[in-house]
Amino acid sequence: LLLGTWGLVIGCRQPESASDGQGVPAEEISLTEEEFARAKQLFFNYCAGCHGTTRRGATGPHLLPEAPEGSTYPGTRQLGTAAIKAFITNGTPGGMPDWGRQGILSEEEIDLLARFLQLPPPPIPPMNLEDMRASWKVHVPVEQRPTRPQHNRNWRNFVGVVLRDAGKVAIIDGDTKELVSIINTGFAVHILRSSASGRYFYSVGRDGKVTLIDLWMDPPQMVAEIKSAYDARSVDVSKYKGPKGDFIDRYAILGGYNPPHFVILDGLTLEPLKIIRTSGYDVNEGAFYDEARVASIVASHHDPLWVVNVKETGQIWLVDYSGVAQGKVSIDVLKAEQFLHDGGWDHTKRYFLVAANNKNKVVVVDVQEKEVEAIVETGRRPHPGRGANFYNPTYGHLWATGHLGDNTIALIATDPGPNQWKVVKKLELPGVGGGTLFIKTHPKSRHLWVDRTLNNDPELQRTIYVFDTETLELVKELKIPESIPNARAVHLEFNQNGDEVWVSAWGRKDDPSTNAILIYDDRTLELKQVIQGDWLITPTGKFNVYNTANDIY
Ligand code: DHE
Repeated sequence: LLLGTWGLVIGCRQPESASDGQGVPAEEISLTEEEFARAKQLFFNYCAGCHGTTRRGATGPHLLPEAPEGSTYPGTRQLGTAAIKAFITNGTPGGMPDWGRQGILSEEEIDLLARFLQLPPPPIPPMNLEDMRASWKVHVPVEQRPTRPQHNRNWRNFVGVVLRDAGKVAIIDGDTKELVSIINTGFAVHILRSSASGRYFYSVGRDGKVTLIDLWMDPPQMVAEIKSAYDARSVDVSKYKGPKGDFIDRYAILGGYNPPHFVILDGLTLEPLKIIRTSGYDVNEGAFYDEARVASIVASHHDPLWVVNVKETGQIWLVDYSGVAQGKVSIDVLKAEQFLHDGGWDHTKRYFLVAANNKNKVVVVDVQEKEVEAIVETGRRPHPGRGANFYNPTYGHLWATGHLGDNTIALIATDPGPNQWKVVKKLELPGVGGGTLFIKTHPKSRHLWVDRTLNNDPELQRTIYVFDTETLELVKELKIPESIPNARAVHLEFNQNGDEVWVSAWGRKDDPSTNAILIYDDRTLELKQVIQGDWLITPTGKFNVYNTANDIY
């Protein structure tokens, strides 16, 4: 193996005897410095989330030149350029997106990536408080912010929409469906979370940038920003109110993929207060993971605690923020299961359920008792988003998850009794393969809504499924209207009243006509409104203020 310096050419050649596994001598790989930099950025934008920055694998398999010991997946050198290109172009039934077929990556980009992946991964640079402070900006100081809403709109029913590839967030009035404001949040903004009061939205981007948006301003605008990681996916806030309401809107927390750390921020200014690295030993093999990425973070409503899910190590950290003002952060580390990803509360908000997606399991944490309550086998690669909570006359309270790797929705019973934490029923989606990213319901709804964004079949990617939560029957299959071509249905969100469901039609970044927000009547299951516009580019996640602040799903 020859690895060039960071000079002109970075190259790699297998030993003479090496082959692609089919008797063909392995090709020589070389990238110019410029190509390497581009490939690194493409990898970061499209691949690192699932395969890891150091490419050791997580939701997706490892992408290392040589397979690590015990891995069932071959090394990328063994696969060779042609096979890697085929994977990137066509995706897989296991949930790998078809980046080429969708036209998101060009043939030339796919070729570049396929060659880059056969070289050793570049190292992760460190980031400290000083680096973060250099990027920290308070655009509107707290004392200059309004003391009451400056508009007459029902801001609790605002919906923040992630405009993924535009690097923006749109704020839409959920009552009138009017666009209220567009905020430049930065590259590949990923999710929004609402402060405990609901007044502020926090966004986090894949570039690790957190922004703070004040919904009381007219129009709502960004009042502070900071870059607290190179690569991140999660942000949350202090939701425990405390006896005197001390913690409302007091802190925020950012979860870093790269560097692997979490950062506690002042909730009103985003000043960075504390960084804690999450590197550590995994719960099964005891292998050390420097890249131990923070996946989902959820805030308890009952205690001053954040549940921080560390992907590679499979540890769940319960972070007590009550002493931050005195410089103290105490952490309980629970051993759970590797490859933790996303999850949400059960209906009591005592138990947090999180997918260990590459292990086909959901871990249940009793946050009150600070222990792992159960580990439940669900299906192939559970991906719940936040999951969905509903009451069923036969099974009692249920929490549900869909799967990336199969066509089922697993219903887990949450009420005390012999069935608690068991999959009591699986609902089936018609057609082949999984690809479900998100499911959603609302306490006032009788429906469970399911997307299938990552299915391999373009028709199923456009389909939304609705189940009756009492009969558990599939009652409707809805499709994105044909007038909106090349779009996939992704992410479902209810309005504050729980009688409308908003679905994103996620289209091409260069063609607004392929993008839309579809609003369905939850009672009649009819499409009641379509929002489109030149500004509506690649809408993905949607976050209703009231539902997000109160964890209603
Ligand atoms: Fe997400 C939530 C990570 C790709 C839309 N996504 C999450 C969470 C994590 C995560 C860890 C949980 C955050 C929390 O609750 O604190 N997402 C990742 C990835 O690593 C991954 C797989 C690949 C990547 O490169 O980023 C990835 N996610 C996507 C997308 O491609 C989606 C569909 C579109 C987009 O805008 O990027 C997407 N992810 C979302 C959404 C949520 C989310 C909408 C929040 C769901 C909710 O209802 O709360």
